[in-house]
Amino acid sequence: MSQTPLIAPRSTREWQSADAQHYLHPFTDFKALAAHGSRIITRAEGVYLHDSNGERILDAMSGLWCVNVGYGRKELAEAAYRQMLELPYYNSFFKATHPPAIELAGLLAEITPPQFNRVFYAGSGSEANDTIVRMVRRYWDVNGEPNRTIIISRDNAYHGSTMAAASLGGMKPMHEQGGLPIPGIVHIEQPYWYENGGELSPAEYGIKAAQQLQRKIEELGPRNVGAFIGEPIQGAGGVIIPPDTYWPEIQRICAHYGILLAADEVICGFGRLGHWFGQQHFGFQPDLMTLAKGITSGYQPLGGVMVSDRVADVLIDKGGEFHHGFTYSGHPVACAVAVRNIRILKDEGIVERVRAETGPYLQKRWRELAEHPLVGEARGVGFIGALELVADKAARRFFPNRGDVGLICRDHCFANGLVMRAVRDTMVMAPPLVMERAQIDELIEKAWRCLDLTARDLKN
Ligand code: PXG
Repeated sequence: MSQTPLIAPRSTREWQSADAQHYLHPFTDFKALAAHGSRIITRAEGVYLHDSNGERILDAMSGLWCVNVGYGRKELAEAAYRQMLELPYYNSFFKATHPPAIELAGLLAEITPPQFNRVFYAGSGSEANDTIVRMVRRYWDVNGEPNRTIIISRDNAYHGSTMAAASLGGMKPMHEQGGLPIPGIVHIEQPYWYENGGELSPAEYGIKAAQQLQRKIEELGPRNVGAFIGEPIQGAGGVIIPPDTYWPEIQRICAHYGILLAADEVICGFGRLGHWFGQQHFGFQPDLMTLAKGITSGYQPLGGVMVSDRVADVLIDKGGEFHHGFTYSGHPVACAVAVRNIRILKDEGIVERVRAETGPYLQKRWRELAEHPLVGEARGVGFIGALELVADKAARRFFPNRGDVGLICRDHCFANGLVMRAVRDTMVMAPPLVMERAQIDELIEKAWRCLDLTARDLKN
């Protein structure tokens, strides 16, 4: 291959100026960013990013919760390159298909729980969740219960940015822009013990939070409700980890009313909780599940819905044509990369390592951060975690302007070679699953230093 750079290099200032002139970033205040200037990430390897100023940054967010096998995997680059030469694109709309999409579908059936034997491909998590909305409604229509259109989700959930997925999400700032949610989507409380648990034990609170589903179903009329959807752990909402009692109770309620249960595994899937899927950590069996992100470790955009036999049998036997699909449903290059990515996760025993070795070590060290005066709770599972930054640890009291302290801490992380996200005043991490002990130590050391710097700023 030629050594000419793919994109001609420029100085940081030049990149920033061109960025501000032409590129509207997602989830961004455009004017504020243009005044400040973007950070230009130029390359990455393993668990480290490099920027245009030559800084090396420990990426404790796996990009955006997705680079599970780490950066710089030549096997994935090679899979994409070879597939592009062989068959860069073809659709599967009109009685056609191709080997990468078939191979991946079989592999997904193999690694997902036994009720899942079929996949519907999409280009992203948002498209996959839009597919779930349409599929749930179609399922009930075909099944002779067309009134079961309502889908119940949760406050502060994140399910994507398209109209239906953002409606499923429970993000108030998103709903305030553009007239969301769309009709037929309603929300119940999130299972956030630290904020809402009060005097209840986590176990008691888990049951109480789940029973809101029952109340909502009764209020709406059970025969009007089609499905409940939730992330096993809410990621973008601030790594909200439900008590162990929560998901079994949700499962019981869904079964009682016969409504479909959908698990959005976009963040929890592909090993993050030390199991292939988050539902296996919590012990529940959904009827539908959303996949994206870790399916390709972010090397290619790809999403999908795993469809259980319960749903697929009805759609196949009685549904006729399902009028839904995307140009890039089952994109051959994305599927070839996903196949290789899943083989890496399997062959290198990465999921088992997170469960038995590096996950417990990361969690042990992460919990040491709870000793810091700013930290009210350090929680996590496997390779995901959160720190609650609070004004009063004993009273579980947040800072008055929620979000300000998180941003201060995030900026210190950024300046000190560490990527952590701030969600309100909750610091969150989700490192690549290949992070080793020495790098975990580096993460904890840097996080502690940034907490100190944040505490110092608050004193001044
Ligand atoms: N479901 C979940 C659980 C997600 O986390 C999506 C669906 C949507 O996937 P796509 O591929 O359409 O983006 C996501 C995406 C954040 C942040 O601020 C998180 C996501 C996306 C953007 C920002 O943490 N997750």
